[in-house]
Amino acid sequence: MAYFPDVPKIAYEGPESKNPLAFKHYNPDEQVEGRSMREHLRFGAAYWHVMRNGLSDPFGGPTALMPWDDGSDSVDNALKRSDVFFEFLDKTGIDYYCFHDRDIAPELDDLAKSNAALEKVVDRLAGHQKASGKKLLWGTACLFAHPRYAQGAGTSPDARVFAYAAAQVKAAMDATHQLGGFGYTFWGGREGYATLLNTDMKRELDHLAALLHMAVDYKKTIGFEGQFYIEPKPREPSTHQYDSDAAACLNFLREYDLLDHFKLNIETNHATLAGHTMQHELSVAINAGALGSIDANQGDTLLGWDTDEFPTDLYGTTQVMLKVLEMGGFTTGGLNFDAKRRRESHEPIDLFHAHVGGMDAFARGLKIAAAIRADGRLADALKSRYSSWDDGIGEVIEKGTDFATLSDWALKNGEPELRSGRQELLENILNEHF
Ligand code: XLS
Ligand code: NI
Ligand code: NI
Repeated sequence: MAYFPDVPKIAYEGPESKNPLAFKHYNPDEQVEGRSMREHLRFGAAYWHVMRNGLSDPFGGPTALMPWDDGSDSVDNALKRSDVFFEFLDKTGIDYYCFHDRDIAPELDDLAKSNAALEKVVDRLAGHQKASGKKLLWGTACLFAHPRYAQGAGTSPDARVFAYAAAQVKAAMDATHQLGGFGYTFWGGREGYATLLNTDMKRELDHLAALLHMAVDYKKTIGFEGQFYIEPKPREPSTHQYDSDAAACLNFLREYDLLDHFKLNIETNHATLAGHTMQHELSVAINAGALGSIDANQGDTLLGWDTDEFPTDLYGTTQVMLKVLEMGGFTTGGLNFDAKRRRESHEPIDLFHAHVGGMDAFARGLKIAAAIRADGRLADALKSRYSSWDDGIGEVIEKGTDFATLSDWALKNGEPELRSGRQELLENILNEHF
């Protein structure tokens, strides 16, 4: 059955096309730096946004039209949604997807029933994956929506809530494993606090680490070989989120001896909420050998919250792809569109416009990034800026020396002559590529 009867399979028609349901730049098999676009970009669709986001906001209810959805918590409704979702993946040509346990299956009135519902839907998803060749980029457990998690999950002050959360992670890991997921993500939605008057921060962080260590153990128990990710976000919902940015996550992982088991899933709008650029967050992760995957979206510079807009800013997608190419490409990760339509874009067709636009924006970003690398001037300028470290006293310092040696050197050589950083020139060179 066709749930999107007016939408054909989206094809590449090239930059001259005016067809809104065609790719102008994403040409899956086109080679860039020796790999196909499809392999470079590894696009994923977020089940929660595509199938479950009614587009409500704090001031008003849902607007999204979902004619296939009867609004019930039934397993049948959940199964039907999975059919709709795979038609969507087929028509957009998106190869991967991501979900929370509670997106794909309903949370029922006890855990055993919720687990049974999850298993039924996972079986259906497995069938869809087999028939279509689509793959699971990552799964996760929703440990933030239910009222029981209002004060945290892994960092709840209540041990019984912690235990419930652990049970949920176990079932979500089983589901991810069964579906051959390339990864499993931990976004600590409620892992943070609003006031220290009622919060024992040290104890909460110890508990969060314990949860993650149990997940590492369970991974071995079931033989799940996917990559674990932590997804940083600075605020929203909590005032203070423990996983506030890439550096905070890496420090937490290092402190609790978890660094070998986790990489980061960096989201653009979370980076900007943290007061960083996406390039900064990606660089911090890459420098630690820990960039795993990307939640591709963008924020609104005029708004201070997580607007999860579709990525359309070519500067942004280019900067992301420069980093991804620099790292040598994704291994387990990809570009998951953790993005939603505006509340005003309530028709099913808007889902297609949104994803097609995001895919084209990243395809252009990839092509521009490759052109910048082929041009080489930016890389040369960067190398030359640090050239004093390649020989002479720089080489001596990098190899390891002491204050006495450097003091002698400085006394002998006098005032260093500074070179310009050339920021404006470099920005001009970047702009030549747009
Ligand atoms: C919310 C997060 C969330 C994670 C998955 O802001 O981005 O959607 O990606 O739990
Ligand atoms: Ni996300
Ligand atoms: Ni987000």
